[in-house]
Amino acid sequence: MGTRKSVAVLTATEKSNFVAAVKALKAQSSGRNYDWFVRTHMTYFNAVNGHNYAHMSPSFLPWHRQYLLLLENALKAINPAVDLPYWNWTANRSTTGAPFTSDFMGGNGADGNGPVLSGPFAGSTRWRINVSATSSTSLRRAMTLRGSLPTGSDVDTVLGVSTYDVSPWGSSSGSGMRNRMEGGLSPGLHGRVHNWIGGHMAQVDSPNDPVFFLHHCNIDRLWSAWQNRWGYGADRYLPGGGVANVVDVDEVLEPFGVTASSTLDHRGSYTYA
Ligand SMILES: [Cu+2]
Repeated sequence: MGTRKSVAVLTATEKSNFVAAVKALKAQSSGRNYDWFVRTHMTYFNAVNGHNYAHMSPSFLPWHRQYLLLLENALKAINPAVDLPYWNWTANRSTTGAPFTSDFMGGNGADGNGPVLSGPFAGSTRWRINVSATSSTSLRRAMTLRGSLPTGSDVDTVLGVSTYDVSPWGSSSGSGMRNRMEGGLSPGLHGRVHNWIGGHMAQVDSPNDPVFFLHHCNIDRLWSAWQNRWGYGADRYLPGGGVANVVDVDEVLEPFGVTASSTLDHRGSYTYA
């Protein structure tokens, strides 16, 4: 059972273990290596077989929960001591503080949307972009140029919405927690953070930036906090059934082959510190 901690409290060893495991996963030549995760996110960014599995749908949260768990398990296969950390962007809001330090994720890109200049993922020799929407082989960031990071009060607003999601179950849903969390409805937590970092994080191949996983771990933590408040049961996910082209609670999340309901109570696999 893993405990997922904030990036702000990681020890030097925990940071170097995480970076080393991510790089080892990148170096694997086949199977569910790092680039498999990038490719899978690109494939499922838009609808597959008429279903929006990963985005703009109720299954945004379960899909990414399962995706993160697969990545965390792949890292644990390399080093069992590694747990996925989360980046709480309401508390750690500097482009030079955690997690953007030179011993962890590295800092900003050059001149707005240029290559990252510091840290273990700077430059195509240390961290090569192989699977991408663009031709850049170096990781890019353009922090602070687009929009702002959500605040603690934005988070409180989202966690206070008791209904999981509403029809039409997409980016135009006018109420519910999920679309506020994902970004289609104000205050729009998840999408704002992608745009604030910019570069690869603002593209369909955003998992090329390892910060993706720290950000999505925080989104998963916030969903967990919402569940802790309103309930982990299958009745807390919507829709319960009968909605075509939407993952109902008992339908399968592709390509993972598990149902949405199986992801709801994560407490047997990991908890948040
Ligand atoms: Cu995202």
